[in-house]
Amino acid sequence: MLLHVFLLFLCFHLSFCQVSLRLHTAQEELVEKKCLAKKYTHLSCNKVFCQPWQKCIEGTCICKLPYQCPKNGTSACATNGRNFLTYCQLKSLECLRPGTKFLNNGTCTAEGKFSVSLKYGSTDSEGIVEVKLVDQDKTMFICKSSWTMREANVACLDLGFQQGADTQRSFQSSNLSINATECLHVHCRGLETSLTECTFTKRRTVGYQDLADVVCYTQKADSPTDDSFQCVNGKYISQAEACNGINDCGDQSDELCCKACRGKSFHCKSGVCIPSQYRCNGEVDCITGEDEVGCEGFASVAPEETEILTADMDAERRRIKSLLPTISCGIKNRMHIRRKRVVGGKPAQLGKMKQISDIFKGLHKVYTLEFCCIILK
Ligand SMILES: [Ca+2]
Ligand SMILES: [Ca+2]
Repeated sequence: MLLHVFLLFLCFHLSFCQVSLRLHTAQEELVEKKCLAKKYTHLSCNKVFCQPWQKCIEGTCICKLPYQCPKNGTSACATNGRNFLTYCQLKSLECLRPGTKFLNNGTCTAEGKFSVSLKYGSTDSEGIVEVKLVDQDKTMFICKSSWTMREANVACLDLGFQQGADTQRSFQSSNLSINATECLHVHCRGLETSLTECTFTKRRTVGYQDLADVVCYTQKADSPTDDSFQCVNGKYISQAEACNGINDCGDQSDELCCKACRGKSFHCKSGVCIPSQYRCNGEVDCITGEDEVGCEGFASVAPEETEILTADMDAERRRIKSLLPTISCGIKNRMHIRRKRVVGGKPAQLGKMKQISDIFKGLHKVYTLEFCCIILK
């Protein structure tokens, strides 16, 4: 009897060890080490698409010149008060000379100002996020329900923290009594350089309690552990945050060398993990294109009823992208058409065409076509 119990215990222990070992190796095997050594980022165009204001040169996205942007589009105002014909032109200039950023869609106004700040924090790098939109008079807080790593990274970048938000530390507030009856929902794609490029909406339903907070990443507050994943931009995140479809690094380097993806994120054949909501959203996100394959029957989610406060610049980005020429892979199956051409010769003069055609008629009668060509040469 005792022997049976012992054997049962041993068997259970061994199977548990096997399961935990399998889980551990699965975590380790998710990221491809050789690929990581190549230090791919959101600017590596053999992994991801470049922005419409960039072009792909030898595997790297480089800035286009403003005139290389499509001509039509919505006009835009920059933070230096300069009007641009298109959003693409503004972004290409920002790409070439960082500093000037997007302010608003349409023309510049004298009173148009945007600001983002962190409130109630013990340091400059943390706090509750407060913004003042260009066409709004008062400052407002952002709702926690809309706040993700994408928005947090953009807000920190906008505030001058180049590595975006800290994924491991959270803001500790102590008994805050904020009298906010309404807050703003914000949606970013994650690669914007300013929160002004994100879409702000005010929900018609009220009753928000929680406000969005953030801790921006600073190297000095950082202490990497055995469990850390180092991003190409130098930031440390948890290994569990690599290959989960979320751009935790801010430069996307945690999502570009994946053998598989965690959770519900979608795995592109190129080894990139993209958020599951990018599957069948009408825009090709995997450079290999399979996120938009077999989309029949995928129901599109109807947008919620909202009051939009800023222009949807992500829709503008998609529109510019759709205007750009696309490159198709492989060799086109084109029929070879043989063209006859006359080499050398003189320009025909008026009235002499008849004589020339008469000569040709005569030649055809006597010689074969090949011989005719030799004479023409
Ligand atoms: Ca991630
Ligand atoms: Ca897609």
